[in-house]
Formats: sequence, C-alpha cells, structure tokens
Amino acid sequence: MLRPMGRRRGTAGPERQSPAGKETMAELTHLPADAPADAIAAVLDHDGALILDDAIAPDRLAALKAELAPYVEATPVGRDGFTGVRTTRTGALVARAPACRPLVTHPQIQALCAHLLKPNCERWRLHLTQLIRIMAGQDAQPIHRDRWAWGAHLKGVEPQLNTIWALTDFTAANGATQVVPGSQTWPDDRRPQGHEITRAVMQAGSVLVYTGSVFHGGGAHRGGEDRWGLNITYALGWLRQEENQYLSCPPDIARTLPQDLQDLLGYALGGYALGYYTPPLPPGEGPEMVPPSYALRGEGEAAAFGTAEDLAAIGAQLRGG
Ligand SMILES: O=C(O)CCC(=O)C(=O)O
Ligand SMILES: [Fe+2]
Repeated sequence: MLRPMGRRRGTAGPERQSPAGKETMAELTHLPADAPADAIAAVLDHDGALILDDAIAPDRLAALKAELAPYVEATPVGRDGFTGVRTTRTGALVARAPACRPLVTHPQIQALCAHLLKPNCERWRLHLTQLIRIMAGQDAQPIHRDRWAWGAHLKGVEPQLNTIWALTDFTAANGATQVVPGSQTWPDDRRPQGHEITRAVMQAGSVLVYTGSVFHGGGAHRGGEDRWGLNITYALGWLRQEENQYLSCPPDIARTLPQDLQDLLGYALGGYALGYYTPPLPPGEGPEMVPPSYALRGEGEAAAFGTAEDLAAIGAQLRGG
C-alpha cells in the first residue's frame, strides 16, 4: 500500500498506484480528530493505520503530562531489544492517572472499536494502557504485529485496535513509530522493505490509530528530548487482556469509576456467561453465578448474568445444535 512522497491529508484511503518502474514511499493519512467516523473507518480499513490530528487540547495535554510525570520518572528502563533498554513503560494508567480516562473512552476511538471489533465479539475491552517514553540512544524496536501477544494462533479475524497518543511531538529523529501501511493483510512471515515503512510523524496532541495486524515498531531515538507516547489498546472481549486489568485496576479502584470505563476494563460479561464468577463465601452466604459488575455495584447486578439478549446471540447456534 504505497504512495508517492508527500504528506497526505484529508484523503480517505485512495487507491495507490506506483508509476511504472518507480519505487514509491509508504505514507500515513492524516485526518482531523473530528472527521466523520465513517471517513476515519474507511482509511483504517484500507491502510490499517492513520493519524488523527489535534485530538487532545493543549491544556489537557499539559495536565496529562503533569499527572504522569512522577510515575514515568520512577519507571526503570526495559531489559531487552523489544521492551527497549533506553525506553520506559509505565502502566495501570486507568487507576493511576484520571486524565487518561477520557482518552480510554474517547468517542471517536470507541466508534472505531465498534467498526473493527464488534463484528467478531459481543463486547470489546481495554487491552493495555502504557506510557512509552523513548529516550536518546534507543535503537529501533523490531517491526512486529501487536496481535502476536496471543501468538500466531488467531487467523482470519482482526482481534485488536491500537492507539498511540503523542504527548510530545513525534519526529523522525526522536522515535516516531515506524508503520507499514496496508500490511494488515500480509502473511506473518513477510518482512517490510525500507520504502514500505513510514514514520508516524505528528504533533503533540495527535493520535496514531492502527490495527493489531499492522506491522510497526518504535522508532530509533537519535538525540534530544524524550518521546512520550500513550499506548491505549482494545481487543475482542473473548481474548485475554495483555495488561491484566483486574490486577492493574482492582475492584476497590474500579468501583469509583464511571460504568463505561468499568465495562471496558472487563467488569462486564463478555457474552452470555463469559467472565462470570462466584464470590467465595461460606455455604448459603452469597450468590452463585454473578457478573463481575457484582463486585463493584453489588446485589442489583446479579440479574445481569445470562441476559436474554446475550442468550439470543448464541440462540442460532443452540437451535442449530
Ligand atoms: O512506542 C512505539 O512507538 C511503539 C511501541 C510498540 O509498538 C510496542 O511496544 O508494541
Ligand atoms: Fe507494537
């Protein structure tokens, strides 16, 4: 999926033809963050990735950075070439950083989750939250697919939607993410050539959106200020979350959050019975099968287990069997 050099703005996944005999350079489409949801979805379908500009207002950007800074400064660097020996990764951001919460539930991103993930699940969930700080001297991260978190087992289904919110400017020199537009359809063992890889160069406040199947990786940092990218990702509700949200945001904290956030963390059933639990109480002292929301909101939630709607979703298969 290639296109001649030059910045593409405001285009919705046009066909890209190489002039005969000329090598073309890969490029990412930029759209304004308030572009119509179907225009954003069209680019995502075509390229597997795009940048939404001006997604965070400057005052909110400053508040986010101030809130995250003490955690980021205290985070040790990674231990290998993948996590990055000049990179820090700071998690549990729903619990630790209230300013991140509106980004997790951002309506444009949720609309994209509905578009990309809903066809293959009853409910999608938050997969991980991670502030990735890349510092001077960090080499490029190996190009990879984020869906490999589940190994190479899943075939023929897109399991994941990802965002990296730029909290500082992303430049070619300071580690802007490497992205291979259109690579979402490639076989796992195809390796991108140089001209197929572009960089997510964007201003602070923009957000890179990409699917779990797109080849990408952190960029090399050749000097200057640290690069801060806020990685917030989502996955099909029937898959294990990469960051264990029940431990990173346990019930005592989750209880204080709005319900849409609780649901995204996983304190909602993923289907008719998916994710139910039984409070481990003495005989007769508690309910048996309850949804995880029972741990946050108590008695009234017990009825949410096994709803008619969720039963209907598997009804056709039951009838067929
Ligand atoms: O920090 C980045 O730009 C990308 C990081 C990444 O792809 C990862 O850690 O999986
Ligand atoms: Fe990645």
